Amino acid sequence: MITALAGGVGAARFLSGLVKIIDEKDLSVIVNTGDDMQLYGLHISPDVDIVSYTLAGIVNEAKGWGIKDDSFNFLSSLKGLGYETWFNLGDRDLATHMYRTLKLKQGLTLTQIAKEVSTSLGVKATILPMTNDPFETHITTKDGLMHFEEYFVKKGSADEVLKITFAGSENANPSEEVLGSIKNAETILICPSNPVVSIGTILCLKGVHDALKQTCARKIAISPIVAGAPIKGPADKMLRNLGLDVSAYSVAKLYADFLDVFIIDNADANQKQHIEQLGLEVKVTNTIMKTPEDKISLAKFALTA
Ligand code: FO1
Repeated sequence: MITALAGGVGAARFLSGLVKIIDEKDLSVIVNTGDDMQLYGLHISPDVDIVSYTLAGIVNEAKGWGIKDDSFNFLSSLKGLGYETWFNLGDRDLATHMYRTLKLKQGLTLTQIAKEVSTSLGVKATILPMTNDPFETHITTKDGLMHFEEYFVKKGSADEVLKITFAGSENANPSEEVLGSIKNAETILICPSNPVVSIGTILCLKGVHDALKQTCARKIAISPIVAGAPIKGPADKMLRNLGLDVSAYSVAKLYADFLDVFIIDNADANQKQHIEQLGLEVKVTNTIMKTPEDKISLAKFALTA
């Protein structure tokens, strides 16, 4: 069994290559829910939907999120009624959020709902929200405290990150399914997602770090930082907020106490020895996923690392 820890777009792109070379039923994906947000009275789960839509083959490939060829009539009408519409919810995407919100009201958990939605989309992998408990990543900038999505989407992650807080983290527990998928895995893949607010949120849940240290699975991470910059998203600003420089080494350090293998891009080959000093095996390859073939070869490389 393979268990992957995932955030949003970068992870989903990697996973879409992985499922082409394994039996998708053998894959469990633990997904970050720190981006979850209440919007218009709906419970939005951006990363869970990105992973589900991508594995279902319906994601908008160019953007990496939302449903391909979706319309935005709901949003434009809502704008006409005077609402802010900076977070682009498509009309088909809206059904997912409406379904999730209604089912939550009926007492189902985020895990049960993710299973129902992904199964209805034909996804064979097991999609596991990292927790069923309330958990939101908040960012503080000079303009004050805001939800991660407001920082990332509305403000375009323009400002320096002064503080990162995980609202709910003191009470949020990983689901039993999440802990089980870590304990029972033969291989655990840490996808190339934001190490602070996508993977970091999963790691901060009570018991996850210990489970990762104790599992006899082989644990392999792919660096989301290449040549001193993230492929996508604000990981650089997050690392700087933690006082870390923006490098593959910094990410390796965040994962070193439970990790076996760290995969870095050819552009960072010069960091290999330095990262090995953290007690990690380091493998070097092309980690930039431009084509479907890139995703498949990176997945193959990771599985045999
Ligand atoms: N990202 C954007 O940059 N702009 C958007 O308008 C946007 C809408 C959106 C709607 C549904 C969804 O599941 C994801 C969406 N995302 C959007 C992506 C999201 O902000 C980030 O990619 C993840 O939260 C980061 O992992």
